[in-house]
Amino acid sequence: MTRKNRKAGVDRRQFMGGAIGAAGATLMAAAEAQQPPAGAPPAGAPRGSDIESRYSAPPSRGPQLFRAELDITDCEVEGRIPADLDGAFYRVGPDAQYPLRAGNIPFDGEGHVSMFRFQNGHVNLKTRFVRNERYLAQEKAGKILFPMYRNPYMDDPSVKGLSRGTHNTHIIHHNGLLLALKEDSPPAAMDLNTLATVDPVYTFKGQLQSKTFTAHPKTDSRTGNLLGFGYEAKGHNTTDVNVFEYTPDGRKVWDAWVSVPYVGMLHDYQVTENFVMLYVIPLAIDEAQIARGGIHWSWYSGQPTYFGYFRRGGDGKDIKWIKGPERSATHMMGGFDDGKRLYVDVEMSLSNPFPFMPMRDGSRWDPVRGASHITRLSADVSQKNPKDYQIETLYPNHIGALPRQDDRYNTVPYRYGFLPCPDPDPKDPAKRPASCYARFDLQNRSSKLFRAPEGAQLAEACFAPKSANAPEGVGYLMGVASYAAQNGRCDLIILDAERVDEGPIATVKLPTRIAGQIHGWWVPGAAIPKKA
Ligand code: V55
Ligand code: FE
Repeated sequence: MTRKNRKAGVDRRQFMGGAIGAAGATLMAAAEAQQPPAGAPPAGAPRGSDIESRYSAPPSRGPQLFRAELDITDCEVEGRIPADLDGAFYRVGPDAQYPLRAGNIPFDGEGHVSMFRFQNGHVNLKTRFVRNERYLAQEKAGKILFPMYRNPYMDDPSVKGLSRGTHNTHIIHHNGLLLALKEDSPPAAMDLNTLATVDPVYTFKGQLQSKTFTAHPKTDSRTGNLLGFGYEAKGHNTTDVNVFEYTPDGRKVWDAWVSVPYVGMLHDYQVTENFVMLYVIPLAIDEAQIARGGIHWSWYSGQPTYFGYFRRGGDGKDIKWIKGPERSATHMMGGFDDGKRLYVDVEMSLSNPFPFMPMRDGSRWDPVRGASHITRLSADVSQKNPKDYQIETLYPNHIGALPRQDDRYNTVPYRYGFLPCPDPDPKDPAKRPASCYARFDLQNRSSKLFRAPEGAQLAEACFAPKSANAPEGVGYLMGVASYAAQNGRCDLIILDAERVDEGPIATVKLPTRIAGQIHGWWVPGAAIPKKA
């Protein structure tokens, strides 16, 4: 089969599950409940009039809410939790405090954080909402005050001046705190043990000048510094981007301001030893749609991408923008430079990867053009003005989004990557392909595959090194599997990251569905304060 035939032969669900991976089932259900709105969503009644649609697992309709905060001590485990697995897997996703309004998308909704705390072969689960300004105001009012994704004009007048952040996208560890992230606002800081929100608008003690903070900061492999950026950094629809660097104890040591060619969603970025790379995609701000009460973005078919780069440590004035073809890349697996060439590995699709983001020209979302593959972008940065950047598909058979690496290698050459994907080589083509984790070895372009049990949908994977100085990729790979046939009941699956094809070392069996996940993060036990 040619690649094109092979792709066209895969069913729509597989593409959507693959393209969205982690958020998988939740986002699929939402997309099916709602064709992308081309125009104004009616403000008013919550979507889905019955409880069943909001609280039961896919494939029922509607955004999936959970809303219960959990504490489970010493979870039941099949197999054995390795004794050297000491630390916590934190994860976060949207779990709307009140049902989302018609026309809203599953990227909205309050951040709900989970912590799987591993110690001495046992694991406890705790989950808490991020009690940010938005959550507290809505709790007090007893209703939604921020009814539309990144549309400040739809806000209730009473919330003027409050942070709009849901903090539903990613969660990292920095300077003794958990930072819950949403790219339209500053982080919210939480306690590593209790998950209490200790600072709903965390500005690094006033050092953060940008009004926003990315959901995908990087850790400098040599110094441990936190490298991040904010886009729309001077406010709604501004082209300003602020890139910054903080020491592990929270001191700002560098920042620079640059300006983008147009306001596209800068969801992720890349930092290497010498460069910062930004990638502008045609999922761009749509003021007409916002004025009609819709969401922040739509997909502008035919518009170019821009591969931007500039030197670290400078003032950003050396930024170069290389124009390229229409493409999408939201997440980046890793990146590095050799002084002459800059390499960035991304999940790449030809068009809009999100079924719920409107096509600006009113066309239908295309699951084939929206399917992502792991792709290497590179540019010859030894030239003064490179005319183009190169695009190479690394793994044409694997369809999927939400790639990860061993995060100790964020800014330097790396060898291994991980990706949730539908089975690229299904045994029975008549059945829905198994949900899988691929482990990629970029040195020889090979891969290994873990196939989840039948009926499971895997979220994004998280890598936990075996010890602080274990070699790259040596440790554990874990991720949440949910079972639609069991009303979304979840397991946490733990694999040997070097031998994912050998199946789980341990499976943490949960009694229930849990809040959904976009991204997750591993924090070693040594970095978690001993409880008072
Ligand atoms: C993403 C997720 C978001 C968002 C923008 O690609 C991009 C993922 C959960 O929220 O606001
Ligand atoms: Fe993301």
